[in-house]
Amino acid sequence: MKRLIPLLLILCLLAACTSNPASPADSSDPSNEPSPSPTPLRTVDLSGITFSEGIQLDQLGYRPGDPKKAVLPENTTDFQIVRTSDGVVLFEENTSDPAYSEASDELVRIADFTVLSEPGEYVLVAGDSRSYPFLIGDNPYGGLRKATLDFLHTQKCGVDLDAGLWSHPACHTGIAVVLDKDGEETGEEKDVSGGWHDAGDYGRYIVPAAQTVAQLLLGYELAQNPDPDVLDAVWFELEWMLKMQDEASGGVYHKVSCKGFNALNQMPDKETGQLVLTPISATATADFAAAMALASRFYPEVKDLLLDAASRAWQWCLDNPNVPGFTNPRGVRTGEYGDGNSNDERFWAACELFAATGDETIHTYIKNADLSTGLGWVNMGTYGLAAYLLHAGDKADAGLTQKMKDLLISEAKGILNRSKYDPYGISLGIKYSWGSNMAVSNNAMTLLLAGLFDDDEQYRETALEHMHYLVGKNALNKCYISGFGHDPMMNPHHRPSVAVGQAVPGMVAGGPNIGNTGGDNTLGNYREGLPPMKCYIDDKESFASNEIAIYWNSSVYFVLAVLGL
Ligand code: 9MR
Ligand code: ZN
Repeated sequence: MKRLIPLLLILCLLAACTSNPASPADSSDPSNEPSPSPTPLRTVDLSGITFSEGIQLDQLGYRPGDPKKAVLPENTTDFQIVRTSDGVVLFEENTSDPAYSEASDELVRIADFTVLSEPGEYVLVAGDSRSYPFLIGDNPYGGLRKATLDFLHTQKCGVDLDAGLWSHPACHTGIAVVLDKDGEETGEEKDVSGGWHDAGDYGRYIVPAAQTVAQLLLGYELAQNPDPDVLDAVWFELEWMLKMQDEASGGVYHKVSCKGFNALNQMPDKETGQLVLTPISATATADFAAAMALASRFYPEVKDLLLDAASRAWQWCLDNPNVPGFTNPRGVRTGEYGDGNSNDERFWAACELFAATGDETIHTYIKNADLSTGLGWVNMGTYGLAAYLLHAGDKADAGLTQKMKDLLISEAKGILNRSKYDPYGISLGIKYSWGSNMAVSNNAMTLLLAGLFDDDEQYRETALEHMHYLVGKNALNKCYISGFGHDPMMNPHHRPSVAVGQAVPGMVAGGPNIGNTGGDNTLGNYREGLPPMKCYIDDKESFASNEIAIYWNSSVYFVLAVLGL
């Protein structure tokens, strides 16, 4: 032992003299070229070091060439990255100066260990505390991406579902009756079976369905290694959406559900109330037109059918320029997805239809439309920008193309800028509202889209930080995806999970919410006095922070697919 000490000393000194004690890795180069193994600095006994919630990092891990950062408590000065198998310290560095996180109302410090690229399982140690173990390796997320997609299988409606613990006989197979805007039955009936249950409830709503379809298909299209399963998965939803179109007018019913929500512990087949179809809406019809036109480039064998459905929906939009936004008819209490402004949905539809058909009348519509951004179900402008920029081809108008690029890039630069001022490296500021996790992944999606038109590695790196936030690098040290990480969401507001007593894996929680609770008193009481990033409770009753939804999953799926995680 005595002879070892001078040797270790020399090694330590050597390490201290170089700015890069671990193997040098160019953080801007994701190619993961093999680099020399880092020099072991010394060994620590991990058994005396306890886990601390205050050391927040990606609970799954990092790829060798990617940036690697953790958030640490203010009272830390330096940190070590220690291999779990043998306690060898492979990297050591000082923490940053303190930084104030407005979202968590705390002073924190950053630990940057980007230069460590040696594959292995590690913990970050600061003082006598450590992080959860995490991986450095080529595939640190393992089956996460697949799980976020497979979750949609368990949301299937109208079929005998073979889904392990969450299997059930066919649900919601009855005929739906059509309601008018006052909630009176019109006398019409329609079979609209199929599709995915929207969220923790069993409603099926066109507006969020269109977002989900778009994100999954774009994730498929823009991934370097697309998952072939995406096309089959999405087709299930498209078939249902097609049934939601009114043959006569081309308009699309906003949603189908029972009048209210059923008990939280009921499997889908136990919800047997009358299904009601709410009136046709402009947002649903425009979203439908957009989703069908977009889908037409992925399913060549049914291209004409999809484009015909899209065109009829578009014609309805042209025939109904001023219809008011959707609100639930009297007596209907399920998800509203109300949105008084259908201009962005119409713009998206026009861009998809133009991309698919090259129709110059539609081009004129686009040229006269207001440009806007957004990837959530309320504001959908960015889907339109993406369609035009990626698929208008040589029919594109040069001036308009430039305007669209400028808008997308300026949106992304805003996200980059906000992320720079946030110690967690994300872009919400203090705006954590219902579905904040989708806001996180949608901002990552905006960054990745902008990166297609502006060559700057920061887009990808900041998108990665957003992903790290979702799986542990956040003020609650929570992994917001069920079944993954060391402290995953366990008690989602999701009926099949509650009924079975176990969360379906791969679901993304809504996340912290300091805004409207919609009457969720579990969250309302819990969050009193808490800062925005901590307004989350892993409780099945908290629908305003701990529900799950197909379009939150699709948003995260896009990010995972495009980042190749
Ligand atoms: O995701 C929706 C969120 O943006 C809204 O603020 C909230 C209240 O209107 O509704 C959310 O959507 C819910 C829908 O209405 C019903 N199914 C569950 C959805 C997720 O919580
Ligand atoms: Zn069902």
